[in-house]
Amino acid sequence: YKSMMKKTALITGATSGIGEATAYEFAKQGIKLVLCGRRLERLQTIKKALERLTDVHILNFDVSNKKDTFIAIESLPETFKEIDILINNAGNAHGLDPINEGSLDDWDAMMDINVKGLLYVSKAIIPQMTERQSGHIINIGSSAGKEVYPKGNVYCASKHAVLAITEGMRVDLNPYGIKVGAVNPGLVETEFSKVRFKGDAIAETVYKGFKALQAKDIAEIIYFVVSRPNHVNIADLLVFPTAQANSTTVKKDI
Ligand code: NDP
Ligand code: 8X3
Repeated sequence: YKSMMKKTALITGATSGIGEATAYEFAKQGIKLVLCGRRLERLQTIKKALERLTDVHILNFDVSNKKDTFIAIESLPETFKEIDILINNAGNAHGLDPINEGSLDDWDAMMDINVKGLLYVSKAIIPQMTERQSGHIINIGSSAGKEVYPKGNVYCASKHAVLAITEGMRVDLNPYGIKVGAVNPGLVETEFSKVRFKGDAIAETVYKGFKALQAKDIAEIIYFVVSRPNHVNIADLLVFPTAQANSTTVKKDI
């Protein structure tokens, strides 16, 4: 049994929000890190900051590009090749429109990144886990993977898919002793709404009037999940801010 200090985690979407905060929580525990994202400068800055705490390697690729994903993961140097923990976090919502008005480009982005990108990264990592008969995969789903809210349509579908894939992985990888689970947050104040609304000022209002979850809150929970004893697998976790009861019920003071 490997101690946490000797483990290596690969985190997708490590350039901001939940992924970046998770990288920091893991670094504090001495977990070796492979950090992934499209924004190279951010990866370099985060690497510099976390290298004081642990060994860090960065991989700059777009998870929706099948070829680039496999090339990037195959390029890992010997000392970072053995991935014990995979955090499939890269993803975003693109747009918030009724189904009759949604954009095809937004739909493509959400299915290509949140669903197919997660599958590509997993496909590139799983063989070494089955071979070693150990590993832990955490998929970042969402409350949107458990209920469909108005105008959420395709984003919610992508996250429902993430939860179905999580269950499928847990069943199929069960013979190999690999842990698989999903962490499903409600409203977390990250760059999520900036991306969803493409820089529109409306993004500023999403987390106003109540205390939203912070990226660190989810990162701490992810560390809790990965630090359970070998025989304990947290299969599915739904986390809301206290002010939120479900996708459409949020207690706001304004
Ligand atoms: P952020 O926008 O802050 O972070 C998204 C991360 O995903 C960034 O690091 C981004 O990196 C990466 N990413 C996006 N597209 C790609 C791509 N094509 N290839 C590689 N990396 C990509 O949002 P969050 O931290 O909030 O989101 C993280 C996850 O949490 C997502 O899966 C999201 O759906 C989920 N989630 C978020 C909630 C919220 O309320 N914020 C609630 C529930 C779930 P880069 O741009 O550098 O590539
Ligand atoms: C993000 C949660 O409700 O903002 O997955 O879409 S929500």
